[in-house]
Amino acid sequence: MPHRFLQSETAAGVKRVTLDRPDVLNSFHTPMAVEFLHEIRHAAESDEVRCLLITGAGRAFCAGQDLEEVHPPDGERLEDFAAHVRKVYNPIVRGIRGLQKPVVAAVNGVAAGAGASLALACDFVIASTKASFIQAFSKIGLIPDTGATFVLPRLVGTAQATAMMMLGEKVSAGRALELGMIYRVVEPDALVTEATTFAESLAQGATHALGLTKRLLNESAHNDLDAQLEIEADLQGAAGRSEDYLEGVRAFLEKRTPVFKGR
Ligand code: T3D
Repeated sequence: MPHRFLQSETAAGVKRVTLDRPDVLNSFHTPMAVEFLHEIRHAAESDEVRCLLITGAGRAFCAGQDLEEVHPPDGERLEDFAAHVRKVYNPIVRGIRGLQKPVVAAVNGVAAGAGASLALACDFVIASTKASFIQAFSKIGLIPDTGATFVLPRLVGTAQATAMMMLGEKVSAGRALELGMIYRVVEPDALVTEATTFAESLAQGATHALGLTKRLLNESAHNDLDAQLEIEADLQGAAGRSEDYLEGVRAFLEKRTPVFKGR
């Protein structure tokens, strides 16, 4: 389905979705969010898609909520942010975390507000040296959303997360890497190639098991050890019944490279 506010193409098992409203730093208005949710659902349903890659057009990754949409200079401002967050941002986070396929964010520039949260909800964040992360919410009297209060303290600890959220300072890609917030930093010219090559290598991997691993990581955020051991046993049972496992172990014994199908 053609979209107006994002680009989407699938090749070599990777669906690349590019947020495409560069004039407003790819900030989310409702029509772009609807298109984005459609792409996440499609990524979940399509056997052809084995990895999702998210990036931004132009100089930014995403500047969060389009503030003109919720606060038009000559129109009625949005009153019910709770309903808006439930309708737009929560389904995006649930969609990404619930997608049983790896998701890579290629952060090409600034990621602010819900845009920063979106990047951090992904399984891997590869950032250009030009990228930065801003918990911008406090600067306009809002609170962090789109999962930031869940993910960020788990990534960097409460002290650093509190500072980022309360101070709203810009965190450079290098600092984010140092803090363990993101996976890798690359030169701006190399970002597209590196992120695509990386996503393609994930897509060729045993994606059935990667999806189950993601489920386990999600569960570990709230389980105790016993519950986690139980679900590891269950999901290892599922992995052991997969075609990918049979292929992986056969390839090992035959001393060849496995050809995984993600099943
Ligand atoms: O339910 C709800 O809606 C609540 C949910 C909220 C979730 C959120 O995400 S709240 C946080 C919203 N985002 C922000 O507060 C960030 C706002 N943007 C900025 O602080 C800065 O733009 C940046 C630090 C991200 C980048 O600064 P800079 O100097 O590189 O660029 P700029 O000049 O500020 O922005 C360039 C253009 O993009 C500019 O338009 P212009 O002047 O060229 O016509 C600017 O207005 C526009 N823009 C940037 N961010 C947004 C935006 N327009 C609308 N909404 C934006 N979020």
